[in-house]
Amino acid sequence: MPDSGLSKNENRPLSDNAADAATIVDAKVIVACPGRNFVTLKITTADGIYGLGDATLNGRELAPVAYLENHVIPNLIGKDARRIEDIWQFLYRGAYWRRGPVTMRAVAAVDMALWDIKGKMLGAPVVDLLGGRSRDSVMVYGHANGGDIEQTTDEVARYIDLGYKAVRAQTGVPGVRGAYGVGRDKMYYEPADAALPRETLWATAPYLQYAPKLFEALRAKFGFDVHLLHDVHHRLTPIEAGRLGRALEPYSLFWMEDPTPAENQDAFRLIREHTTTPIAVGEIFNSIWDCKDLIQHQLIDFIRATVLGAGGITHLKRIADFASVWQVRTGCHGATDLSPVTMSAALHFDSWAPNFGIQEYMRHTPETDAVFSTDYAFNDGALVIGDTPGLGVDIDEKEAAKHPYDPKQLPIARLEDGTMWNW
Ligand code: CS2
Ligand code: MG
Repeated sequence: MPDSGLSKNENRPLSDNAADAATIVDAKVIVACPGRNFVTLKITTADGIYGLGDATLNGRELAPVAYLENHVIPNLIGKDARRIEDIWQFLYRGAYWRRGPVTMRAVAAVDMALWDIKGKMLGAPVVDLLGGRSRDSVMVYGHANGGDIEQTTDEVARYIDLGYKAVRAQTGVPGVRGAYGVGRDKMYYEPADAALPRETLWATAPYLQYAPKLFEALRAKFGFDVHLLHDVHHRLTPIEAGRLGRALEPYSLFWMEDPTPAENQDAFRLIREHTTTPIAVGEIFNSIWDCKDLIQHQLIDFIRATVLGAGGITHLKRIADFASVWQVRTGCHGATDLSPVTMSAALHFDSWAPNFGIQEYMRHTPETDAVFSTDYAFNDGALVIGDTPGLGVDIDEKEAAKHPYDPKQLPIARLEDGTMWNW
């Protein structure tokens, strides 16, 4: 591993009284927009050890900022940073108002920061505190996006050339303006791109005709050695999803993601009755309670809950252990709105999780990389974490201050007659 400049906290002597040394004396929220908005929590102990957590909520960033600053940080000051589980339970049960994307991102940020601190205190990478590495590197999938099948095919070829073993393929659909996943900048696709939401169009019928043709073309060109994934992004009804899954079966997808919204989880029974294409769900889930029925009734194959969205490492570990009972594997969300802090935490979790499946990986922009330094590296289709104590991620606050918050929202989708649809 190249020197990551992350050793600032290493070998700092603990004071005689470990409890005093581990007392949280400061916590602050850093909001910055190096290419996109990120919300970062920095917790510092009496001994000067600090940990970082991510609380970014894409398009609604200031909600977790207010939650952290007004309702969480005052509760942290004076607490013993070593008591990760108790602080998690305090923030979850103690609030009375449980779950939800805002609360659980705030809880997640605290949790990540405390694991980071604990690792630095003990001189160990977080993966070692979780039980150690189950694998040396974690397979990731990249995003191949194109305006049509030809462009997407070229992009898949580029990812394969870069060494990827798994590629998510999305294509524009003739007659559908702004179909999901079609980037305007290929390297750094960023859907939250305007102060007020960009309007996109959705039409199911042409999509259902066109999407299987993409995978037919990809298998014809690349064979079956590369894993192919596809994100439906909540656009279909259950029976439409069943039909798409069946149409995709000859092309042996690694997964079909978010085929229909998961609010009514019974919907997935209908999909299962019609297809054996594996299903991945959960990037917007916040807790084990969102996953429980889908997992225990074996309605999905991969759970996409993340460190960021689902309450941190402490809670995601619980979800993974629960999922392992039903042989459901992990497939953590890893779009660009998950900061390098989340990516670092996710990679420690992935390196440990016995039922790891795959990790999504979208590259951050050079501006983001100038603010956050990390010790993970891409090699041969996988990411490898180093041995830096803690999470192995740091923030350059001076650099962050050069990029003030810039309000941006996710797009919305409407049907051809103007009806609001799921983006
Ligand atoms: C997507 C994301 O990565 C994915 O699978 O569904 O791009 C998602 O749309 C964004 O993270 C929303 O913030
Ligand atoms: Mg998705």
